[in-house]
Amino acid sequence: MEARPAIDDAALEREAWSVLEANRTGTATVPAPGLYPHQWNWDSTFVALGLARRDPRRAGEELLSLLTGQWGTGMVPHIVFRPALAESYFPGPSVWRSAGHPAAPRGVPTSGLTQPPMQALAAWRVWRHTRDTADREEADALVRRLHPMLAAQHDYLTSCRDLGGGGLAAIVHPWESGMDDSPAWDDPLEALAGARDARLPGEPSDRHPGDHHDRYVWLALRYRDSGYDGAYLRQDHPFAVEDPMFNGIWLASCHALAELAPVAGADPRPYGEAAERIRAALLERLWSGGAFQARDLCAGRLIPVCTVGGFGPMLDPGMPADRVAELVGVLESARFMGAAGYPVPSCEIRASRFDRSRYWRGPSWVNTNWLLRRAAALHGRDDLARRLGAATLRLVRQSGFRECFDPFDGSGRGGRDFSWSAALTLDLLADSVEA
Ligand code: 2M8
Repeated sequence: MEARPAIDDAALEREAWSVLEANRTGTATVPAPGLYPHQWNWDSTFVALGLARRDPRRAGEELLSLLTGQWGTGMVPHIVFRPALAESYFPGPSVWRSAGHPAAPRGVPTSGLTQPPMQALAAWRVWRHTRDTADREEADALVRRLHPMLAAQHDYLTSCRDLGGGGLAAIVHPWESGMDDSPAWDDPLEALAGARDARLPGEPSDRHPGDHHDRYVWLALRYRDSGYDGAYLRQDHPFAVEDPMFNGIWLASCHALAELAPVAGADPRPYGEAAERIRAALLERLWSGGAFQARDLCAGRLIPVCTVGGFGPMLDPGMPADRVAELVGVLESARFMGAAGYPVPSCEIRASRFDRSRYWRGPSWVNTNWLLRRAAALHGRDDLARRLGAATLRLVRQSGFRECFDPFDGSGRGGRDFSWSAALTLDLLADSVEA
């Protein structure tokens, strides 16, 4: 890799800060102007991860602000709406109708779904980068506030989302994965009987042309009409998938809650035990042929497509070394990094459903690259971590803070001035390799 003069990095850094400033709305950061004008769950959390050592106070505020949307069940919603812009995104509050639900927070309209539970990992990172500084007291106080909320979130996943009974959390909608259009969801979506013409008045028909958007809406409405009911999810909901990325992130967050527990005066053991259980379940239920695949609980089978989500369990520092070696083999092969000029593609390049330009079906993303870089560093794969960091910086230097990128030529796709691309770039610029 060609060395870059420091002046380039200074300019890139200034640009990243100005994107984050422009996308800031008080205590929250929206993903991108226009396109996504509300607060999204894992977007905000990536912003917090990216700012953990650059601006820990803002990172903490971002997490607290997201958690104002937490439901009484412990569920952390995937969108917290800005009431003033309510219907500027579809589906907005009038579709989700959280205001009428007894478990939803009063006066904070939200969606009824969740996203990967990464908040504990971000809280841990904020705390870790602050604990040896003058801000230590503030960081400890933040942990004392956050820990009970995050413990409730984890309890929700254990008690309401283990729909397969094997110790993993199921997503009940593709939006919950964060990787909405991934080819991994094609089969379960195509199997939905009766999900036709679910567009509603006012819904844009061209946001994701040619995809399963009508089915997404149909699924969301079914869940809403059940009253976001746990028994309905167990008995009748037609989409339930155990996703390795969602569960790998959950596992990493369990380790984080265990480490933070003493600061909050809580017992760390339940979180350590939960991490062990999730790891065992991942290996037993989702490992197949040298990789992790998602499990379709409705069809009772693994989904035979390898996506970037399959590397999520590497975020667990306790993942056995032989499994990590196999995963790294797949990641570095021509199926993923080996044949893409700008890794990591969101789907295996050789899969028939790979598409270099369609959202989550092929493009490379800064957030997943950042997670994989962290996973590589956790397992002592410093060279891989460095290559992932350098490739990610190459993407944003070439094309700006785009939502995602063509994995072959690095050209930008989707939204511009995208918050997580900017925040995680700041982290990459600050650092050589750090787990
Ligand atoms: C995308 O998802 C939203 C629905 O939540 C959409 O397509 O409208 C995904 O890329 C998701 O990962 C992300 O959190 C969200 C906002 O950036 O956009």
